[in-house]
Amino acid sequence: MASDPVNVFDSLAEVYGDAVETARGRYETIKSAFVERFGASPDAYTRSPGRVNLIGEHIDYEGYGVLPMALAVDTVVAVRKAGDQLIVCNVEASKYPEKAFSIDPAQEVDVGKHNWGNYFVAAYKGVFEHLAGKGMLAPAPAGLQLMVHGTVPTGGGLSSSAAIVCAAALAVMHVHGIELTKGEVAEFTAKAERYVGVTSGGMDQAISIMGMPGIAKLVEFNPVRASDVHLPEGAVFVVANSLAISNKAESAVKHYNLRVVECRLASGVLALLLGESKDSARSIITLKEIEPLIEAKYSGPKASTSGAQIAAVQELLHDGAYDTAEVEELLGVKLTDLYEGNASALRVLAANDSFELKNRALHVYAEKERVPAFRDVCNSEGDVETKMSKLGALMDESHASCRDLYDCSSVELEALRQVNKAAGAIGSRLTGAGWGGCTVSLVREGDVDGFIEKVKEGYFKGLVKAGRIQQEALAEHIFASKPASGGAVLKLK
Ligand code: NG1
Ligand code: MG
Repeated sequence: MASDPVNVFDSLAEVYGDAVETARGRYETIKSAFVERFGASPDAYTRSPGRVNLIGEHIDYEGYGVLPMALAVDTVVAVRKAGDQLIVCNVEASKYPEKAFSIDPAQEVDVGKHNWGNYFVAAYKGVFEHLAGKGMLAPAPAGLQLMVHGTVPTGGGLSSSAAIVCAAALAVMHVHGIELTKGEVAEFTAKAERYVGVTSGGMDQAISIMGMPGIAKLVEFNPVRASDVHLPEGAVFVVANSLAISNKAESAVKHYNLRVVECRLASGVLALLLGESKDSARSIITLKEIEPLIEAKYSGPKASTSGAQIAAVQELLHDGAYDTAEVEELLGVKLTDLYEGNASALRVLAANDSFELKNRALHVYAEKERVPAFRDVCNSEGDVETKMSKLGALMDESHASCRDLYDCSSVELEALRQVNKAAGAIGSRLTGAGWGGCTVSLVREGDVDGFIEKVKEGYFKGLVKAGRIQQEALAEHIFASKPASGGAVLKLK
């Protein structure tokens, strides 16, 4: 429940279950690195997982529900209150060098210089801003020493970014004695991650904090909440990494943030063409806000369905791109004025002058319907085979829409997905933002080993031969996953 307090555990077994021995070794390594760097033991550990999104892509920032599950891979933060700076270190120091920041919660995140420490500063600011926003008395900011270790593949659409932001936020809260509900942490970490420069929705932080073992979640927004989705017996989701890295924070102006802008412009233009004044059309941000306008125009029982929304988009928006001048003429405003004060969007405008509106809106209105459809199949009575084939079909449709209408696939993702399908995936799709990163495939439990072997042969073998990856590391690039536990504070003896 969103109103539950954040999990606090006193043993690793409560989080890691069967994998507790591996976890113990890892936490020992983190502790040793901490002691070596800071000369004392950490006060506590926090951890938060990555996630795989099963369905509902690029719709969270439009206000629609999504259906992810937490993964077993996570980011761990060992933390101690000491000194008068924020010192952020990583066990993999050569890849993620030590960073030091001031303890001033009002400091800016330097988006111009993308570095891993920015995620920590974003979380730090987020905690204090949340308290201020709620009118709560904030404790005096304290110096912190931190040692981080993550196992979520980065740039892979599995939300390594939310894992570090959430684990960092929990660490900052814990040492300052701040207790908040899961819902509050999910809300403020979603906002906080935007300081890093991606204008993301709230899915990743919500599932990272609210994930539960064995259960996928339908995550909805405003306010953020999560309801249980029990996956069919014998359904396994296999994650495979195309190994094309998509660093969203760096490529945002051409990819992620551009899509967010396109959806808003589509919303504004639709509102106008549905009879709103220019003034009110300009104040509309998401496609969800257009639903009542469509309903008002197309009366009848189906006026509130995605069918009506799709029909409205088909009728009102033209094919192909809108250029800046056309949108400005329609909305009666300079786009740079529309986005005044929104640095991320202004960077998008500086880098683009053409915007696909119709295809993006078509994707969103169809994809948001696949989320409750997927949930309903999971919750329905009936035989497992029928359920699986329905879920698989929804996943395949979602992928086609991401590729053809949202244009967020990549050559590597297409190649990998073809291999997945040929290897027997009932359904297979890109997951997360796309433009690289991972696929998720639905596979019958009894077929998982054979499936993984075939995909290793068909996709990964070539990469091993080319020296791009190590044979021994293949288990990191393709793995079956069950829904895992959400973020927690660990008070270990
Ligand atoms: P990934 O690529 O896993 O970080 C991103 C967004 C989500 C959501 C998906 C697309 C961030 C932090 N997260 O996920 O909010 O919009 O893309 O469905 O940018
Ligand atoms: Mg991310």
